[in-house]
Amino acid sequence: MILRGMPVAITRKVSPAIGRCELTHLERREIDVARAAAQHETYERCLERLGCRVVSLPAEPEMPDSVFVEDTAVVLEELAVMTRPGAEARRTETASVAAVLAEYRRLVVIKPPATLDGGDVLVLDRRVFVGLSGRSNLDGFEQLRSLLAPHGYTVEAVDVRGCLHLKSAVTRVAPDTVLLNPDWVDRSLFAGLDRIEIDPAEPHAANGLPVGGVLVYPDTFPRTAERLRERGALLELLDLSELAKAEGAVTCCSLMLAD
Ligand code: CIR
Repeated sequence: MILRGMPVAITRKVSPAIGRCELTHLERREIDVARAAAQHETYERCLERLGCRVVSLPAEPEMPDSVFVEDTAVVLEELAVMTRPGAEARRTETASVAAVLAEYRRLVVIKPPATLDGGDVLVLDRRVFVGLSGRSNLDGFEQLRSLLAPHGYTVEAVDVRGCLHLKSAVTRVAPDTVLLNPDWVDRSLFAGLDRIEIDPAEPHAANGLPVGGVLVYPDTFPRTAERLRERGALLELLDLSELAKAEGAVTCCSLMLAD
């Protein structure tokens, strides 16, 4: 029997500079920093309630997007891959996350000219999908494949269209189930799994975070939430509306690892 410790969630407080965040598919709207921070605090408490030990890094006043820690690393059981984010302004975010991750994993790094955002990497057991988005390039995919192949992972490149990251288009919501937007990613890639499609009126609804049998999910997609419930999901709904203005969703705000 393998005894597992508590899952660890690495997070980072909202930067006071979040108003200067990168935006690709959204118009800039004013972000209420105090409200964003309060929503993020609720997110951290929610993860704790669901059984995670939250390691919360201090805010980085000079790094507007640094709350979105998911993009800085790909964490697997055997190692952690420090990314080289596609947005140049975000590359300074990795160092402080690496310092924490080094306590838990052997670290390897993605090197230039490769770019890779953690939001483009979907891990489904030994299958890893890498979205070729505006942020992650072919070199990023190939470096990740070389780093993970010795550990028995199959790494596949996936086209994504119309959205920021692969995980804007598809996430795992239960052990054998993915939630996806078929306009943004090819649903046939996930043929071996149960697939739930978002409601077409809610294109941004494909990002959910499963923690301990519960799905942490934004409260802004009631139609897709209903579809998820019909398929047996237990939802923990959160208001992350201020972070959504920065093009962030639920998975982006943490790096999850088994202790
Ligand atoms: C960015 O454009 O990089 C941030 N404003 C949003 C990043 C969201 N991250 C994610 O979906 N993994």
